[in-house]
Amino acid sequence: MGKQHDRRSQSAATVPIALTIAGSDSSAGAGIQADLKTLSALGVYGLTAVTCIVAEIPGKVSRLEPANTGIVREQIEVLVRNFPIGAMKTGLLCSTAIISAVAEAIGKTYRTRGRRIPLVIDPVMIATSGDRLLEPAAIDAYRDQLFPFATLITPNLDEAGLLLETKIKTRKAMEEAAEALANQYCASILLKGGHLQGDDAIDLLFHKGKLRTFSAPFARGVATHGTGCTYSAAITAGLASGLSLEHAVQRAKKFVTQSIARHFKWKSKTGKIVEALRHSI
Ligand code: PXL
Repeated sequence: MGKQHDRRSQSAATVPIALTIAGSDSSAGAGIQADLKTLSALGVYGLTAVTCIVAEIPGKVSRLEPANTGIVREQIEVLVRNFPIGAMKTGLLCSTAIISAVAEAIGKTYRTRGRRIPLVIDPVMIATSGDRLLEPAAIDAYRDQLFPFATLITPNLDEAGLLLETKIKTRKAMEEAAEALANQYCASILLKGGHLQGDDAIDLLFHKGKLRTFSAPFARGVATHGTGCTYSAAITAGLASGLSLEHAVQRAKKFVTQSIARHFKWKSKTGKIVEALRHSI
């Protein structure tokens, strides 16, 4: 009996479930592919609702095609009706129409289930390569339709700057921005500082009226495509597993830092060295 029984009872054990609502990145470093690898590495069963398909290689987006809003809504609704989802996240939503469809599906879910599922919103607007991923008018749809459902919003400095219509250039400005966003949207805010502060990648969490700092040595010279997706997926994994928000962010920061440090590397067909995150613990 021994081993076989152990294996069977292990597979029958309940597993936390999380849903990612995001775009497909053909190069698999970001988007729904990064989310699934992250959820899997952290012991969470990942469900997906695809919002758009992006043809890209690291550093260059060549085409983005949105999914139709009916199929975006349907994916979310069938999943929420049938799986005990512990937490969910949104990534690239790319247009006003898709943000509205996602907000509608999530709103409907809350009305029928009678309780909220913790929601992490990564307001993806611009790719690491600098390519614009969200139509400019869609920022209002985020503000008015989706943010009201958020547990946590995870902007980087550029995204927070676009939301607040300002430039964030100092640590003090970061603190003010995190608090302002939390007050405006009645959600917790994780403001990702990237390389603003010298040698450390510093993030600020504004949660329940308190500011907390998470920092890690900044990895210089490593391609970081997909870190935002990985970070928010790792936080979502933590919430689905029953961690507090602070603990989920702390573990996720460590996970992203390790995924960067242990990155994969290969030579592309043009001879350029390509790097990609290794999603592992
Ligand atoms: O890293 C942002 C991002 C998110 N989602 C998808 C992407 C990208 C960046 O390229 O392709 C699908």
